[in-house]
Amino acid sequence: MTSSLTALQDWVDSVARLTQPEDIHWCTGSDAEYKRLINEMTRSGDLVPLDPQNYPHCYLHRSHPSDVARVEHLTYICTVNKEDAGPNNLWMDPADAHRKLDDLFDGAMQGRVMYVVPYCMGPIDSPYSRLGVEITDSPYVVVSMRIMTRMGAAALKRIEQDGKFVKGLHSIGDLDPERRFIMHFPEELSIQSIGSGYGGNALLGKKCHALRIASWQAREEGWLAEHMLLVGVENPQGEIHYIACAFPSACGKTNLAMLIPPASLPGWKIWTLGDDIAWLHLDKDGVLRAINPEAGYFGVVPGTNAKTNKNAYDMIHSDTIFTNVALTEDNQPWWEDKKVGTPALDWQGRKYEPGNGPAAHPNSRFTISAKKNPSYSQLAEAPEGVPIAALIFGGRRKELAPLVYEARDWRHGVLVGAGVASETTAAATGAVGVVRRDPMAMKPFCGYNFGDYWMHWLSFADKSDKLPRIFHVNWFRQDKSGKFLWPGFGENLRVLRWIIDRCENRIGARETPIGFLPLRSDIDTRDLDIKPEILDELLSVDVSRWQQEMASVLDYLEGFGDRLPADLLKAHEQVVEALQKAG
Ligand code: GTP
Ligand code: SPV
Ligand code: MN
Repeated sequence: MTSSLTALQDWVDSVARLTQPEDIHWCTGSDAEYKRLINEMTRSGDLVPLDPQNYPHCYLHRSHPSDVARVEHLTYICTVNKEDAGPNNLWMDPADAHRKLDDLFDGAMQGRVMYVVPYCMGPIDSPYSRLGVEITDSPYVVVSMRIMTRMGAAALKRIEQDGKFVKGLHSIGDLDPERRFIMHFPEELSIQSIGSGYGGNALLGKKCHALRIASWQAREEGWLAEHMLLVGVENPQGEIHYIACAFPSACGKTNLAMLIPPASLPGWKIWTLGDDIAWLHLDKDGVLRAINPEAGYFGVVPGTNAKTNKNAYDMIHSDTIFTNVALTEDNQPWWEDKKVGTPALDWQGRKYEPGNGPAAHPNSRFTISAKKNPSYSQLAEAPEGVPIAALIFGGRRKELAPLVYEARDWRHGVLVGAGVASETTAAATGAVGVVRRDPMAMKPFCGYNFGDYWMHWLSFADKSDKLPRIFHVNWFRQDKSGKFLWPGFGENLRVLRWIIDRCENRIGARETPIGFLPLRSDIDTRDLDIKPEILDELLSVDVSRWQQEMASVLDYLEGFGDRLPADLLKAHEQVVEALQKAG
């Protein structure tokens, strides 16, 4: 046995001694193993098989009603030095955290099977991929990890070769929110999560490893781990531009990553590489290249229909595990804005009563292999990743932020990213619709001090002269009655087209204090039912309101004290001066 496998075995033994499972199963990732677990969960009631005619090989998993979203108030970064976690994270001393967790995990797996789940984040043969092992007592987590990662024997083999892997320990515990914690130990490359069976808290390869731990490693090693979709946009000439976009949770990544071009843009195609996480590296020529560390989608269900997201809608008709959706009389999954069918049972399995709120939970999700996506990119498995032409930040903002604008340069782009704000969504437990700062859409996911993170982002300017341009978009502007001003979804391609034209230096733009905005004539609105004055509103910069915004950004940035990079302050000053001149 190699030393890494010995280390793995020793860790598994010690976890078993602590948690006292009834049995231990090492996962191979085989079809037979997947089917066996699905059958067991169907028998135990953990999974409800759906209508086999219309939804073959689809299942519903209901999580505990108190356990339906990420829990940011219970998520900790445990570093020796508190400052390294930063004001953007909850912090606990690693020794205290371990004491607390040892206590919670003591005997936690009694009467349950402990699964050992080796996984690889990224294509199995990519130099950029990283390994992990999740120990869990949840068969739902095992089948989900099989869909979301390269899981099983191949990953174990690479662990044997590479040596290094992230240790993730998970137990659903007793699901008591008082005994629920998601703890990260970046200095130990380990994660411990107890008391939740919900995706983002329990599938440790995803946000815990591929963002919180990976962002820490990325800073040490000179790359970026980001909450970004990854998409190829093919023009009618057959050229493909690859774009990575960071939008906060439930703000449109999955939808943009697989959009269907509108009929008035013939010849355009979209190729999906990823819908949630991107790992970005400079190659030896200074080109920023990205891979998607994941192998599946854990996507928001409500709002998905044949019009908004046909690729997703079609694919989730087979081989899908749904979480917390409603059911029709004939056992089909149902959710708000599905546009067909009516709910009989709500997401908690109760008879549907409108008085109880939405039928499907607003954060109900689908889990499905990325290979099922009709727009799956040929390069999704490319070990070297794809070259990035543009980076786009975005948020969900009723007001203020224009449909699209471009940063003046990399440094300004980092400020634009650091200044992202967005209305909170049902993806995390807590109030919904409250505007909060969510820098680079990483507020819940950066495993270290945002001050250091911005410094790391800024450092790329010195390392390459081929960096992508940086943009900001907002699909979510509303009028007074709450109606969206921009049609969104497939029509967002019109904005991507402007962005690509800018990257290729094909068109000019209007310089404003906040960056470059489109000339109205450069946004193709053919066949769009949008009034010119609405487009003007979407492309306007309200100077006095932007002055207030920049003051609020400064307030936020100053919270990072001496970890705040001076260059970011300079970029901020520049915008403030430009606003002053314009005002
Ligand atoms: P996470 O998986 O939580 O990281 O979210 P995501 O960024 O992938 O969000 P997703 O694409 O699943 O979208 C979330 C919600 O926003 C869904 O209900 C969508 O229907 C809705 N949505 C997505 N794109 C648009 C858009 O362009 N306009 C409008 N109005 N709504 C959109
Ligand atoms: C998000 O909340 O940003 C998600 C879902 O993508 S989870 O995996 O739960 O984090
Ligand atoms: Mn996400």
